[in-house]
Amino acid sequence: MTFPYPYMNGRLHLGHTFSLSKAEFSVRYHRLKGRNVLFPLGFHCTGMPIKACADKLKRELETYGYPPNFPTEEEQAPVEVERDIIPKDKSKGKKTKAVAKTGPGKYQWQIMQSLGLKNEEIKKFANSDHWLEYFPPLAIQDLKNYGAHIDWRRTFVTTDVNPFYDSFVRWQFELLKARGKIMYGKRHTIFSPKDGQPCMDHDRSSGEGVGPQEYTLVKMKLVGKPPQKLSKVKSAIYLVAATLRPETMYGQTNCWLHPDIKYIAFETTKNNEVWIATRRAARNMSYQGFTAVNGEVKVIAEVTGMELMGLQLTAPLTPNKVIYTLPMLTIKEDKGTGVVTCVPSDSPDDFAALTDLQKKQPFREKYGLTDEMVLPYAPIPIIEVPGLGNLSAVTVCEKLKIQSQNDREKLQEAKELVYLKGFYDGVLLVGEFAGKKVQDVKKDLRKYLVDRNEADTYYEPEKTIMSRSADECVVALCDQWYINYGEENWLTTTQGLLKNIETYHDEARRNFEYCLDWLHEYACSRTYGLGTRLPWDQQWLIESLSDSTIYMAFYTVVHLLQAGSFRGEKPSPLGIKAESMTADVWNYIFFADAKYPKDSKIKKADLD
Ligand code: A2H
Repeated sequence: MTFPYPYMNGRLHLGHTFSLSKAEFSVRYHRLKGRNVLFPLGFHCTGMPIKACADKLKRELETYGYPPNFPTEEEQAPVEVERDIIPKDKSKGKKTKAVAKTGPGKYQWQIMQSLGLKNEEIKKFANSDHWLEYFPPLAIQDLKNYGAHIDWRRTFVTTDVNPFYDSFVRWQFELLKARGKIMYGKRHTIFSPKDGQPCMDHDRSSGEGVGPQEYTLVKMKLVGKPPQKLSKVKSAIYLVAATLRPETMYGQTNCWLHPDIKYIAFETTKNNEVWIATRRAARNMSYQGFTAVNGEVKVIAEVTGMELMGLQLTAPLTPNKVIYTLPMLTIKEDKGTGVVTCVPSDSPDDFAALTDLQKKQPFREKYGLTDEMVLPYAPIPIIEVPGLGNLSAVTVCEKLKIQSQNDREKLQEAKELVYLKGFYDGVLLVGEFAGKKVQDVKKDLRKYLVDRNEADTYYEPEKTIMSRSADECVVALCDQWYINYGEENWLTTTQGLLKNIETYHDEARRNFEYCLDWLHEYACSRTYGLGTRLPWDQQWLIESLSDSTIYMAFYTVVHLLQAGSFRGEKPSPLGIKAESMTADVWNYIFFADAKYPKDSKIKKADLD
C-alpha cells in the first residue's frame, strides 16, 4: 500500500485522515485475507511552501521585532501583498514591496499561533530546517493514535537533509538525463514573477492543474487618425487581438473593444511597433520576448476603450479594406488582450453584438460612431458547415431568435451548436487554404500569418493562477531543465504499460489517459525552495513533483539504510554509509541486468 507522502508544512489534517482511512481499510482487509501487506510512509518536504513560510516569519521578525508587534486592524492598510507593479514611467519605476500576508490580514506568525504554538517555539520556524524536525514526529504520533498499520521502520523525510534520499533522487535524474528524457531550453511555463521561477501545482494557492493557453495574436494596424494620447507616436501602432480561430480571419468585419476596460499602448521589440492591449496581457508578453527587457513594459499611454472607439484599422486576410473599432460589452478583462476580432459569420457573440450596433442608431451615437463605420459591414461567407450553411453563426442566431448580445443563455446554446461543428466539420471556402478542413489548416494558417508579420503567438494562463506567495502568475518563456514526458517513444511505452494495468475503474483509467495526453514538457528545476540539487547543474533544485514520482521504490530498501530515522541519523543495520550509495549501487539494486559494482564499499551479500 502506498499513500502519497504527506507534506510537512503543518500537522496532518482531516483530508489526510479521510484519504488514509481508505488505505487503512484496504490494508486490514487484505491482511484478514491472509496476505502480507506492506504499508510504509515517508514525509515530503521538497519545494517552496516550507521555505516560503520560514522566510515569511523571518521577514515578520525583521519588520516587527520579537515578539512581533503587528499593527492593529485599524492601523493596517488594506491587505498588502508583495507583487511587481509595472511602473507607468521610469522615474517612479520602483517595484512596490510589502510584507506578504497569507489570506486577508493574517501574518504567518498568527497562523503559527493558531496551531497552538508559543512565541518561543514559533521563532524557531524562521529556519526551514525546524519544520522538518518538528512536524514528522507529530504526524507519526497522530497516525499511531489513529491506529494506522504503518511500518515505521521505513519512514524518512525528503530533501538533501536526508543524504540517502538525496542520493536516490540524484541517481534517478542522472539516469533520466543519460536516457535523453531531460532537456534544456526555452519553454513556455507558468511562472511567478515575484518568486522569479516557474510555479507548478505544488507552489500555487489557486489554479491547480491550469496550464498555458496558446493564442494567435492577430495584428490590426491603425491607419486612420490616432487617438489624441497617441498622436506623438512615430512607430506603427497595432491593436492585437487574441483568437483561437486564426482561420476565421477571412471574415473580419471590425475590431471589438470594451468601452470601460483600460488598455495600454506599449513598446515592443517587434519592428519597434507599439501595441495596444490590456496591462495584464502586456505583462504576460513581457515575459515572452515581446519587450526589450524581460518582465518590463514600457507604457506610452493608458487609454480606456471609450477613447479608442471608431479607429480605422487594416486587418489581415479580410476583403474589407478598412475596419473600425466598435464596442462589445461582453469582453472580459482577464482573458486574452481585451481586444477581440469580430467574425459575425462564425461567432454568435460577434453577430449579436454587430447586429445590436446596426439596428440601434442611439447605440452608435453613444460611442461617437458614424454610420459608415458600422452599416456597410455584413457577415462574409468563409466556412461551410454541413447542416448550418456558410454563415453558421447567422443561421443559428436566427433559429434561436437571439435579440441582442445580452441574450446570454441563448447565445451559450448557439455557441455550443456552432463551434464544435465548425471546427470538426467546417471546410474553408476562401483564401490560400480553400477546400481544406478547418481543423487541418489551423496551424498552417497561423504560420502563414506569422511569416507575413500579421500575427504572433501569445500565451497566458488558461485561468487565473495565484502562487502561494500571492502573486498572479504569467506564462514566461524561460530557460530551464524539463522532463520530456511527451517524447513519442516514451509516451507510447507508457500507454502500452497502462493497457496492462488493473485500474479497477474506468474513471481511473481515463484520468491516466487524460494526464498522459496533456503532460508534455514538465519544468523540473527551481531556484528557490528545498530539495536535491541537479547533479550536473548545481545551481538548480529538483522540484517537488519530480522528486516524488518513483519514491515508492525507495520504501523497499530504506529500512536497511536508515533504520526508521528521518534523515539517516541512526546507523544503517548493514553499516551502509550514504556516500556509498553510488549510481552503480542503485543500478545494482533496481536493475536485473546490472552487475555488482566491484569497487563498492558495500558487500555483495548486503546489496543482494
Ligand atoms: B475567437 P476562450 Cl469566429 N473576452 O476569435 C471575450 N471574448 C474573448 C476575449 C475576451 N477578453 N478574448 C478573446 N475572446 C474570444 C474569433 C472566433 C472566436 C470565432 C469563433 C469562436 C471563437 C472571432 N471572434 O472563440 O475562452 C475570441 O473569439 C470561441 C471560443 O479562450 C477568441 O477566439 O476559449 C475566444 O474568445 C477565446 O475564448
